[in-house]
Amino acid sequence: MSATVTAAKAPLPALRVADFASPKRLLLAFWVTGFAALLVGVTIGVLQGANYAGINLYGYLQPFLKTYYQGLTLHGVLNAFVFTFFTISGWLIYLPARELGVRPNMGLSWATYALMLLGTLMAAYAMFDNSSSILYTFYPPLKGSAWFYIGITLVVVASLLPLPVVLGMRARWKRAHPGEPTPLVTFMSSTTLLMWLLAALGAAAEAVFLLDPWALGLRSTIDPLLARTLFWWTGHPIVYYWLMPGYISIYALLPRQCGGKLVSDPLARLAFLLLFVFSVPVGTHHQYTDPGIGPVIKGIVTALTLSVAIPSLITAFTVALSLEYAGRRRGGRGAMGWWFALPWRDASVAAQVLALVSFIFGGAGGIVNASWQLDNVVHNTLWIPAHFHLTVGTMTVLVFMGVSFWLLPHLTGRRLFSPRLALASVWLWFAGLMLWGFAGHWAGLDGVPRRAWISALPHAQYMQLYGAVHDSLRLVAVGGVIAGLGAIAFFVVFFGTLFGRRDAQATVQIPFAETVAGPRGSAIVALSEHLGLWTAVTLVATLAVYIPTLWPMLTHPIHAVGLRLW
Ligand code: HAS
Ligand code: CU
Repeated sequence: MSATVTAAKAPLPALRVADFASPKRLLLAFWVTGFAALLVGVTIGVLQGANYAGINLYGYLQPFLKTYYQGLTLHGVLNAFVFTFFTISGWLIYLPARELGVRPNMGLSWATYALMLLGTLMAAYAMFDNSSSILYTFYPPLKGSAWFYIGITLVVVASLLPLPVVLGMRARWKRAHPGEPTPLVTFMSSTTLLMWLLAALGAAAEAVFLLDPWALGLRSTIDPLLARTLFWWTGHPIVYYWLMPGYISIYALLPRQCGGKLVSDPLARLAFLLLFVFSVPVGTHHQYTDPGIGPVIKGIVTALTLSVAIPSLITAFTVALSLEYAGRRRGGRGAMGWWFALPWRDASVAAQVLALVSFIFGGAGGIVNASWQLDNVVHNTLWIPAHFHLTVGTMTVLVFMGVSFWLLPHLTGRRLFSPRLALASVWLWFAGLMLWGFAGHWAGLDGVPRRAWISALPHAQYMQLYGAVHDSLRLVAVGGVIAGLGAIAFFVVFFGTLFGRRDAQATVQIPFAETVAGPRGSAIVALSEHLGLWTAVTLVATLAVYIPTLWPMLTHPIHAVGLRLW
């Protein structure tokens, strides 16, 4: 990464108006804001782990945190929405701009940032004042304040603005390069954002027609089932909105960082197309245990959900082969020699490869959840948080931690602060999450519920409700502490780099990988260029599932009054 050069300590220069014209400044603003949210979010996460080991720290944290549920709401919203939305929006604008050599619409890009920040501040206010401790799924009839719902609405609206920015850059590039296929990263960014457009319709409808008017007092009751169903319309595909930007790095950059090439450009595009089409129609797999959704729909959704694993299986194949190609080029011999020949000392590479390893387990758990029957065993248990810490905690958080190690030097011209500490941080994060993940799956299989403030219960009441205190819960807490240490190490590197030494000679370039096969001459690539067609196919598939799902709810509405239970 950065070379040893004459390095002078320099404070961050004051921001000038001209800086707003710089795409690098833009991405830096998104990236730093996102990671600042993650810093608060993961700090609270350690408390969540302690709760499961029976250690109740919330009483010590007055007036910042009053209850476990307030902490859990902040943890979920800051990590899963604020961190992801900021980093992903900046990432999906910046990378295509550099790949195409085209300038993004800076006005619209900064408007995205400003609107997202405004929404975040509104929601944060409502969470910190404990008026909206309704968890990141904000299921009615639990009722938070209007600041929360309107804040979240603004964040979602803002997250859609990068779509016209990216499609605009793609269109300009296409005019200058008639007949040529869209470059890979731009194709991936476009499909991610188009998928997200269709995905966001559910939450947008829930917010605008149900939650916002209810919170503002314009309607007195709410339909919890309809609200949940619209929530999961978005709440499932949002996980691919988190995953696909990580995949962009894994497919399009990581092979180069490892000293190799991406083995197949068409297979990468096929994976993204399948993720696009299959992600949106399957949200009701989060509602297998809900009444009011018929068995035929649940059966169809099971089949479709299993299909959405296929693009990740394709990814496992293509990426493993690309890593093997790189390892063999680096001199790795024998069945597994290539694996050890990968540049493990490069913290950015280690983070991403370790993320892939943990995602094998996160993905396997997802396939269990996908089955209507098996999900009944694990639903609402600690298995589910274990599943998502091994997916979003790795393929988004760990991959973006790894990306930061080259991206921050690239954006700021500063040297990476302590590559060794960076490497330690990714191993600690990986080890902590793996322990957390395994222990959480285990506890879940034994029926330990998720989202339970168990550390606040008297021992006798705990035993009555949940039985013996499970050994695995102590491991959950230990995993949380190890991951917390990883986070501390990471943020020392992160801020150490931001405020660290300027490195005038070492310019870190974006590691765009070459490909072995494609894109030219491939039928898949030619077919994938028709983004309008794929958007239409996804919309039809989504409506085909959701019209029969929503129809009975719309014709037999439920009227519930809001509850505040905390
Ligand atoms: Fe999930 C619940 C099904 C993937 C996130 N999921 C959640 C929740 C979250 C989440 C946040 O069907 C909880 C929401 C809540 O709070 O209630 N999930 C799936 C399925 C997949 C899946 C089928 N989930 C994800 C990803 C997430 C995520 C990705 C975040 C980024 N999930 C469910 C279901 C539920 C659910 C149900 C509801 C459960 C309930 O009861 O509430 C699939 O997409 C997974 C496919 C992935 C694979 C793994 C491929 C492996 C790869 C790595 C290869 C390694 C290499 C390294 C190359 C099949 C790509 C080389 C290594 C060598 C050894 C050579
Ligand atoms: Cu899902």
